[in-house]
Amino acid sequence: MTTPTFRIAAIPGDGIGKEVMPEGLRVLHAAAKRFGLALDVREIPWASCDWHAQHGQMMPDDWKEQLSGVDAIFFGAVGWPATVPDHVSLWGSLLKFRRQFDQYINLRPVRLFEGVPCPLAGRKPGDIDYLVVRENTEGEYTALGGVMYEGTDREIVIQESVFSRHGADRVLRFAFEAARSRPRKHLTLATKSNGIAISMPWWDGRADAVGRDFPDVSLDKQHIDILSARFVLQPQRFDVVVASNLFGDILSDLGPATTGTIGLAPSANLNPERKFPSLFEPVHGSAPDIYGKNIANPIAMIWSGALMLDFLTEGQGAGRAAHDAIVKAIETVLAQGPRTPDLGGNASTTALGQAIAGLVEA
Ligand code: GGG
Repeated sequence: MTTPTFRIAAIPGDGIGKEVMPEGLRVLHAAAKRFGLALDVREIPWASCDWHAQHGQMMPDDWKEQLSGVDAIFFGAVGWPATVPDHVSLWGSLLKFRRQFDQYINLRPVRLFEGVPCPLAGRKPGDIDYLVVRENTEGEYTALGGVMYEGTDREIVIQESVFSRHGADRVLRFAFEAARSRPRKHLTLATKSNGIAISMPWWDGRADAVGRDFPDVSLDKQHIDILSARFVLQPQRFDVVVASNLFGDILSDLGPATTGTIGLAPSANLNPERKFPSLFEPVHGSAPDIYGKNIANPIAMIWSGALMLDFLTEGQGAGRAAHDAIVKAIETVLAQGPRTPDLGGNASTTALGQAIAGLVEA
C-alpha cells in the first residue's frame, strides 16, 4: 500500500510561535522519517509582524484558495499587541480558520506528567488527566453588537452571544462520544444556568437531549464558577469536560496551569468530517514578554504535532505509532530533563526540541 503525502501549512505566527514552530517541525520530521510518513510542509508568514506589517492585514484575500488542498494547518500563536490590536490579529487569522473551515471542535487534553512539579499540593500523575472539548465556532465569540452614545457618559455597549441547536448538539455529541471511548465514561457540562438564565438552561436541555443516545455515559452539569474551583481542588473528578467557546477557552488555560505550566498544553481544532483542513496549535499565545530569548517551552507545539499525525491517519498504523512515540519522548524528557525555565530548568527551546526529536528517532 502506498502512503499518502500529507500536505501541511505551517504558520508560525507571532512571538514565541516563531520559536516553538521549528521544534514542532523538527519532531514531526523525525517521526515521519522513523515511521515512513510523507510530509510536504509549506511555511507561511501570515502574522502581525510579517504579513500585516507589509500589507495591513493578517492574511492575503485569497488565503482560503492558497490553503486549498492542504490536509492540516500547524499553527504557532497569534498576537502582537504592540503593533496590531489583539482582536484584529485574532479575528484576522485564527478565528477565520476556525470558522471558514468549520473547525467546530477544539480538543484540549490536560494531563499531569511524571517529573513535573504540580502547583496543587499532594497531586500525582493520574489525578489530573481529562479532556476539555470546547465549542469553537460560535457562542460568546461574536462581533455582533455595537456602541451607542459613544464617548458620552451615557455610553452603552452590547455584545450578543449566539448558540445554535446545530452548534451545541454537534459539540455535545462529539463530547459524549469522547467520554464513551474512555474508561470512566463521564462527561461534565460547564454551564451557568443560575445566572445566564436563557442560554445556559438551554445548554442543559440540549445536553439531556443528546445524552439520551449515550445511556452509558454519566452526565454532570456544573456552574462554571464552582467547576473552575474544582479544577484546582478536586481535579480527579473530571474525565471529559464540554464547554461553550469562552468557558472552554478559560478552562483550557486554567487546567494546564494546574499541571505545572501552560507550555505543555496542546490543542486540535477539528473539522471531524474532514471536509476542511483541521488546525493544530499550542493552547498558549505569542508571549511577547519572553519572545527572542529562546526559552519558550516547545512541548505544547510538539504534542499538537502528534495530535495532527494521529488525526491525519485516523488514529491508525504509522500515524498512531508516530503519535505514541512523540508522547513517550515528551514523557521521558519531562521525567529526566532537559527543562525550560517554566519547569524550573535553564534549557533552551531548541535544546528541548532536539532532545525530543532525538528520542523519537531512536
Ligand atoms: N496558539 C494559540 C494562540 O495563539 N492563542 C491566542 C489567543 O488569544 N487565542 C484565543 C483563542 O484560542 O480563542
